[in-house]
Amino acid sequence: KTILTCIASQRRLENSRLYLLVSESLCHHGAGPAIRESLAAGVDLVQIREKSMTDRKLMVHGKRVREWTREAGAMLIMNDRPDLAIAIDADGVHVGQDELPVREVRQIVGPRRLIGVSTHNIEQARQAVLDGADYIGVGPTFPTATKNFAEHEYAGLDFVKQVAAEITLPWFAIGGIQADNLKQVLEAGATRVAVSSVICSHEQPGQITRELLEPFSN
Ligand code: TZP
Repeated sequence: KTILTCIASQRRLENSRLYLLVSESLCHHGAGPAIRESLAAGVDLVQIREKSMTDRKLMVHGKRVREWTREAGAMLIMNDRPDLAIAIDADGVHVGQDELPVREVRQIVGPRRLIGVSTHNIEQARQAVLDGADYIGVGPTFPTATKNFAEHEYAGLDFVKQVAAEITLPWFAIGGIQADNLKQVLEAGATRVAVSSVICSHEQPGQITRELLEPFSN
């Protein structure tokens, strides 16, 4: 059963196109509507990315998002917190370069849950693959106000091209992706993207989600 669950999650990752990172503070009408409307419009994965919620609130919120994602047939990833990923029965956990390494996260969440890692250059991407990550984030592709980056961390489309040329693990281009620059990202070789503010802070999360998904069907 464990092996089958792993294969099923891997398959779902491979087939995914659009990954939404949700922070309540970015959302115009709260996280709930942004999540439910974008799920209805076809988002494949939702990440809970809350940096200042109490653990108790995060757990209650997480369990609710677990229900919505399950009903929509989408996957749920918890940012930074392997313990909460287990508590809310998320499909996986996402860590950055300053969080626990993959090996330690794997010890906590076990073989059944996915582990995603943020990478900002090709060395980090190669290392994440060697460490046993299930997918990687590749960015920031464009400048973004959603997360602070040092000047030297700006990766750009060249990093996307490098990853497209050598990484076979599922990966998502991320950072500043909007409806009007998405084509450039796909032309650079990305087949999946992760976004936050473009959907969360949109007046109509469902409508912008459909717009973002459009180029994938061509
Ligand atoms: N990691 C790399 S870029 C980024 C994160 C969390 C922010 C993505 O947000 P947005 O609003 O789509 O630029």
